[in-house]
Amino acid sequence: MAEAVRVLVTGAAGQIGYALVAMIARGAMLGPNQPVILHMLDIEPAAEALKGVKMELMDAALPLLRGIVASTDVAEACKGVNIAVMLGGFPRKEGMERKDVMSKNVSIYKAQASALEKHAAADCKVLVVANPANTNALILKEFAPSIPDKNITCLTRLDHNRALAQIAERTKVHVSEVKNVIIWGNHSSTQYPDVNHATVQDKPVREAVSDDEWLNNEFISTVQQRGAAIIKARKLSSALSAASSACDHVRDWVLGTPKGSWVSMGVYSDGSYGIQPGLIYSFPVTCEKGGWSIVQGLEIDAFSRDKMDKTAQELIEEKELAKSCLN
Ligand code: NAX
Repeated sequence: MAEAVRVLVTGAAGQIGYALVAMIARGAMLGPNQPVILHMLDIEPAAEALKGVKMELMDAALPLLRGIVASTDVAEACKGVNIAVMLGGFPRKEGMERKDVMSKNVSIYKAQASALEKHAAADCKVLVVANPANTNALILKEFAPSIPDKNITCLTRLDHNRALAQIAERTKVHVSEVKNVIIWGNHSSTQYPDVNHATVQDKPVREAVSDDEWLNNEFISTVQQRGAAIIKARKLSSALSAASSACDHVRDWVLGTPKGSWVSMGVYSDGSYGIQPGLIYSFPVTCEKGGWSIVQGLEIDAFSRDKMDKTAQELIEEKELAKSCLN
């Protein structure tokens, strides 16, 4: 059997962490033949809960799980990790200013960037999930200069999967028959779910749905607002779908995307599609041999251009806000 891969999950005692660690340990992230050692980090107030998660993982007697490191010490948790999934962060609480939340996350991601840089494996792949996901990933990238830019990404796969599911439901097909939607931009309500290049059973989505009014309005806002709809229904934010999408993100990144299809990932912009270089922006990407590349040459109409630029503008503003928190 292959050597075990070390996977770090920060915020592992939280909601997504609880679902995610079990999925990783059952092979949903790296495949059914890949043993894993789970590194779980949380903060001191969650230390007991983290212990409980470790106990449950032991009790599940999982064949692929070759070891567990559960710690509140960031250096210990980051030691030798090959993959890092960052769920830990500071959530926005009622009455808090955006700047205050950003400032807390800037200090968390600055510190965790340094720990990863010092202690993780040199080729460590990082997925940031904690909000503001794109900007937290950007901060991490800035403060971990020795980690290659291409190894730092953020999660927009949940939004991508939500878009696939909405189209599948509307056209009454299985979700696996819907391909190549795109989430452009920020993991926020300004994201742009684009179906102009997507297919349903190999037919263009616009033909299959045959309702542009729905596609240009309700579909977009349903995907953008899905997180809020889950909170309203569950009184808690998305957890199992976020964990499952994080597994999809890393699996495709490491093992490759199926031929002829792409996925959405928040990655650093190289200027493709006129997006300011250096932002962490969600693009359509294909993955091969452990690397991703942005799908090139897609035609962008005026409707899409406007929405892609608006979400880019929001990321530019978040970047400025993050910068101001450093002073
Ligand atoms: P929870 O509040 O349940 O869990 C977060 C955990 O992080 C807690 O156990 C907390 O103690 C821990 N934590 C806080 N600061 C830490 C630090 N400095 N180091 C290590 N751990 C720390 O949140 P949960 O529902 O699990 O969500 C996790 C994050 O994912 C949130 O920021 C949330 O907004 C974000 N989301 C992002 C999504 C995406 O698609 N990108 C979708 C789902 C989710 O909303």
